[in-house]
Amino acid sequence: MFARGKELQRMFLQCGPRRGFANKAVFDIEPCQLHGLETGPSTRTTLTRTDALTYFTMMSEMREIGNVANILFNQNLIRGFLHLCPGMEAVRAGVEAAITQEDIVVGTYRIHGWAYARGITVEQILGEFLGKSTGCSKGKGGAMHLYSKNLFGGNGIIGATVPLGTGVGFAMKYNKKPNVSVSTYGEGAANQGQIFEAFNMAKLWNLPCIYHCDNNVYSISTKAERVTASTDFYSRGDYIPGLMIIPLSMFSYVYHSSSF
Ligand SMILES: Cc1ncc(C[n+]2csc(CCOP(=O)(O)OP(=O)(O)O)c2C)c(N)n1
Ligand SMILES: [Mg+2]
Repeated sequence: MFARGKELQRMFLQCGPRRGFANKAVFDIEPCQLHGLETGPSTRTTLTRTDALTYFTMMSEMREIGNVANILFNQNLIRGFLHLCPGMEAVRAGVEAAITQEDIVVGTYRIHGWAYARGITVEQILGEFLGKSTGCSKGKGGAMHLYSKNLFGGNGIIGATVPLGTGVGFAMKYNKKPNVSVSTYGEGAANQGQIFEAFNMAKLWNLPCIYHCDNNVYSISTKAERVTASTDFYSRGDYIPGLMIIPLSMFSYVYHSSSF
């Protein structure tokens, strides 16, 4: 199934420019809401045919991995919890397109999409989900704890990704590395004190950190408005500039805004 996606992509790319098919398309996109910024990303972006195929393949494969994992979970072959990310694939592919392999992502338990985008193979992801030694964490982590050199979890403790990513950003600055850390967290975790403590240090020491709030409106069954005084998560860093990228929008929009 996954090989077929790669094969299709290779076929399309080998075809080169085709009569009647555009090699790139220009999109007008909605402006991001801004916090602490005078200007945001441009409202026009170009997507090339090659990028569109590469990232469409990546996103559809992320979805397929999730679908297969769901089947395995329902067969009781995956132990513990399984958190998938249907509809969030563009976010993972878009951020990945804007960063480099030397940058570091710190993910929540909704991790397989980030892992796949970072270059962990399908076999390593599903192997880890199944607790096999072929998994990317040698089967010791399970579905919530995928790790690699540039992916610091899969973390089960919500909110903990933010101080962890801040520490990674500190190490990058201390070691004079030209990289960034991307800490992801859900909107349900966004009210925790540790997040604001980490924001404070990151701003004070000017660390190369991006804080990425995946707002899927619910934390388990609790709607964001019920527990959150301000649902403008992009402005919650106060002195840290923020952007709100429209959820579930297409890859190029996320990529465009992330690279900004
Ligand atoms: C520190 C901590 N408290 C509670 C939990 C239990 N818990 C698991 S998922 C979850 C909700 C998280 O919601 P959100 O941050 O919006 O992430 P989402 O699952 O929507 O991606 C909670 C409270 C936890 N894992 N860690
Ligand atoms: Mg949520």
